[in-house]
Amino acid sequence: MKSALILVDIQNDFSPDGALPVEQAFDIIPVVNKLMGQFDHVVATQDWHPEGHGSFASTHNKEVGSFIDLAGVAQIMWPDHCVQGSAGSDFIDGLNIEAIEHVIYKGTQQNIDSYSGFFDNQRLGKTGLADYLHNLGVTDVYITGLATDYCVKFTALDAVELGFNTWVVTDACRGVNMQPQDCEQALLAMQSAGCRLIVSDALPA
Ligand code: VGL
Ligand code: ZN
Repeated sequence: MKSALILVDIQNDFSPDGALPVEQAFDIIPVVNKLMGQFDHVVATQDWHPEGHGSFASTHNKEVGSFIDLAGVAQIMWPDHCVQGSAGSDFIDGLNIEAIEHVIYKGTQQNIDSYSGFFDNQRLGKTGLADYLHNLGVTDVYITGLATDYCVKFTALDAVELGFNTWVVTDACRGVNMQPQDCEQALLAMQSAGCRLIVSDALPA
């Protein structure tokens, strides 16, 4: 058994001060930092969009929260966020970035969004995360980060489908809740797909 802690999109634009704010996002930082020593590997993803990305409402003169067809898939329109190299794309201050051994960038292609840390939303492209973990012999993954109802959810669903034993550390995640029940439903969906939900205190120190 080899384990990896996966930090999903713990970036400024998903903080309460950011472009796509996640309430209480700062609360996960001490929880995630504490978890870092408890696993064989620590890897992170960063949402990493080019300017004028296809998921941005501004690109299409649409309203945030509306939907368009983007290269054949329904795409919700987001505020501009996590533009490559911008301050908003940096890891949130206080996150122990020294402990991160590898970073996976996602959402880098203009017309395909990528919520999952493993595949883009059309499942055409791989990010390299699965190969990276397989090469290390990782069998068990523990998912943390932002946002519970988008990137955490799809990363966890892909992890379990790829055959990893998958845990979602619930107190180390926070979500957007475009609709009030989104996070709750996301956690239930992960659980029914075979992910296990756990609180950080229940993990062996
Ligand atoms: C995310 C919306 C758009 C996330 C990324 O990290 O959950 N959500 N891009
Ligand atoms: Zn994004």
